[in-house]
Amino acid sequence: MIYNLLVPFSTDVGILNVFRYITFRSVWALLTALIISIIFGPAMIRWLQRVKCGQYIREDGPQHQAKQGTPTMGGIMIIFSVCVSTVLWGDLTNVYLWLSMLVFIGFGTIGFVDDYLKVVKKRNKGLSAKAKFFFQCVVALAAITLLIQEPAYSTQLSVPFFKNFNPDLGWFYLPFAMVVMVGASNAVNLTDGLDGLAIGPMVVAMACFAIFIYVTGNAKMAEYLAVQNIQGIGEVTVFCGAMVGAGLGFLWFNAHPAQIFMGDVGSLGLGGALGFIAVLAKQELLLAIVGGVFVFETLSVILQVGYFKLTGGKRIFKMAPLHHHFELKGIPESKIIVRFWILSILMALMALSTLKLR
Ligand code: 57M
Repeated sequence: MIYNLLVPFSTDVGILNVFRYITFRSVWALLTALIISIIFGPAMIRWLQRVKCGQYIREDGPQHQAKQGTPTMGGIMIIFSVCVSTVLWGDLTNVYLWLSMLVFIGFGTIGFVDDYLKVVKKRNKGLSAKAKFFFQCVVALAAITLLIQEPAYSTQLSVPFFKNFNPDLGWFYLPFAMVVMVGASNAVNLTDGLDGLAIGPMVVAMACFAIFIYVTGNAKMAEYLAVQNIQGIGEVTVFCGAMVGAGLGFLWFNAHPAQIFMGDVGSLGLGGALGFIAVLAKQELLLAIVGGVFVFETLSVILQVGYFKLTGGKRIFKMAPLHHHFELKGIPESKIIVRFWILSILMALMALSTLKLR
């Protein structure tokens, strides 16, 4: 908004030129979202306590009973601060920016309904897995359909490590991108089982994709690094900046011992948005490295459930997802969390290095 209001006057008032720069606005989007989260966080926690949005803790897993009643649905705060900050600092004529926010809100709404049924209405199960999957597919399908209408956007695939191999998937790109988005959404949801475990790697992944998005939107850099160039996509760096800021602001309160959980409204929303950003950046396959922690967690569940069914009740891990396995081995929660963060930073750096490994 600031961009749209002030930049027209920049020819007369030179200093306003600074608002043209995506990098400048992205940094301020980060700071704005961070400040909003930190200022409103305590009020949000009190409000969630007042309306009795406390987490019910299952008794069949690692001992989390001390967390009983921790306010959940903190994802509302993340969505709010990201959207306010993006609207403030973004170019509001940019279609990719609006699509990113709509995907975030769309996936977040599915999680919100699930949380509402579980936490407020005290329905044990919330939304059924089938219903959740159906609505996730609907939001992803709508977003990708709109996206591929954009003349600047391409349905070509970038393959990590291969500079000149960009197969055009055509209409097959639609189901492919849906799998990326729905998969990312569910993977983040599975990971969100320890304090700060999902939001830490999410901040790292968003920071990494901010770089990819910026490069993809910048013709010169894209040519130099031999990545696809999509005009206008660079503006989404502002959204990624806001995500990093809101994520750090949420971590302020979600750090162990957590005062708030994000709920499905947060985990499904963040995951869906992460998948969409990977699609926008034309780094769909690289998401598996950038979001490596989410991938490992999901693989642990697939392996565990598969092995359990094949062998009629045997397990590979003490419990899936992977973080439960380490908890049951007696590793303290804070150590598991920080080690997962370290892993996520390593994976993001590896992913960034592929920009040169082509
Ligand atoms: C939701 N939710 C947390 C919180 C958070 C297929 C199966 C592997 C699915 C999996 C599952 O249900 N995963 C998705 C995980 C829950 O957190 C809430 O949910 C939101 C995210 N959706 O924001 O609102 C609990 O996680 C803990 N937590 C924290 N700090 C945080 O910042 O400590 C969350 C956020 C919270 C809190 O304790 O209550 C969850 O884990 O329920 N299912 C499982 O993970 C179950 N695994 C399992 O059944 N494994 C079997 C299967 C695969 C064969 C096996 O390995 O034998 C375990 N989950 C739990 N207890 N809680 C079973 C035991």
